[in-house]
Amino acid sequence: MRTQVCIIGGGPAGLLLSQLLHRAGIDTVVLERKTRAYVLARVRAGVLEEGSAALLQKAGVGERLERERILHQGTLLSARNRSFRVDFQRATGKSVYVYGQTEVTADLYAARDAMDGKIIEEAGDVALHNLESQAPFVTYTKDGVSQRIDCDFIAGCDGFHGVSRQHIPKNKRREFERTYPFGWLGIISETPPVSHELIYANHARGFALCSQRSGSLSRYYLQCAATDKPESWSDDAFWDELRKRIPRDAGEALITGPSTEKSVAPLRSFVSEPMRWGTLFLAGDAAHIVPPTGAKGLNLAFSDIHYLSDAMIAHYAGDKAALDLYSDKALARVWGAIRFSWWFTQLMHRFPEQTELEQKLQESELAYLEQSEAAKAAMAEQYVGMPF
Ligand code: FAS
Ligand code: PHB
Repeated sequence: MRTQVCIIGGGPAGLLLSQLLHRAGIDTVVLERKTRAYVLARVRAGVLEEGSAALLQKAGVGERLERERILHQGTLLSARNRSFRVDFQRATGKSVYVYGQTEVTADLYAARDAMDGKIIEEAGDVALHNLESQAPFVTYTKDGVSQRIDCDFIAGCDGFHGVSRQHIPKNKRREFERTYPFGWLGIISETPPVSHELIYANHARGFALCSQRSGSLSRYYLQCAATDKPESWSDDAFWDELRKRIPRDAGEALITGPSTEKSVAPLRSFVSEPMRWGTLFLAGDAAHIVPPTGAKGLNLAFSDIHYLSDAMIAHYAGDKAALDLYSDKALARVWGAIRFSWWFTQLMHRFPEQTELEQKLQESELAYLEQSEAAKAAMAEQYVGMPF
């Protein structure tokens, strides 16, 4: 088989790239290791920046998003069970949207189907070849039969545990990593959200986050030990602990119920440079990971796809230098989001070796954020997303 761009990974980054390139007349094939049902069952991000929503619109994948997204013009931060508000709209003229990654991915699959996009599911043993030549190719197995795709370029959109990044020689890669000594225990419950805006709670017992998917579907997170297993937390234990960490009024208003999903996610900050090696271009979690505190994971993946799709479309339109700028352009925005996510994680979580003084310093920084319009504006500007 032959295509112009072979895309490894059928997650949000790979699917959006395929959709944008196809609409520009560029042929792609997506290789996904899992089944579509497996990919769609994953519960991950929930917050979209305006830039991400606009990119989905541009890709013709915005109709349901436009109808069902929840506009959030601000967020609540709390310490010692008392909250204050950061008004994104007033500080930046921008807001964010709550619209689940599961829904985004479902919309992307539907859009690919509508254009007869080529997606090969359950593609095993993916390997990349001849990356430093003008004739790269990909091999994989499907139903036990080995297959080959010849192409001009390969986009590695296969996430942190994918194979693409491993094909860049180790001595040509610079990797920057910090793993955090805790995880996030997340649940979904068919209960009305406790607040119409997100609540990020700093507490001596650990961080908590109140989020949502709709008016009747809530998403809550608790900072937990990195080694915790979801099954070691009963629903009652989860609700009791959440109530202790969030603002008092929210704790009293909290409507509880059985969890329909429960999972623990590790927290890490990670960047791999460069994001291009010969004819291979990395995008999304394949090149960088942020702790979810800043809600940047999915938005950074789309930021990369913004730069990569523009560069590939320009390349095929004759601008042979466009692709050379991709890695630096994408990384400039990645490092800004890595730094914001690290800062917000430092501010809102309880670190194992944290002293009482450090707890006080966190609370004093939150008190400064509450008092200072300039500090709130700086936080708001980064939360809604810096311009592309
Ligand atoms: P993805 O990981 O989504 O997609 C990569 C795809 O490549 C997958 O479908 C995978 O099956 C496939 N693949 C992997 N190896 C392959 C191979 N060898 N061959 C073929 N295909 C292969 N962000 C937030 O903002 N908020 C959150 O709450 C949040 N929670 C998260 C929880 C978890 C457990 C994780 C892992 C991430 C979370 N994120 C969150 C970040 C998340 O949103 C990611 O940033 C986003 O999924 C990145 O999208 P992709 O780069 O497309 O990678
Ligand atoms: C979510 O709704 O899943 C979510 C929202 C904000 C975050 C992280 C996760 O910072």
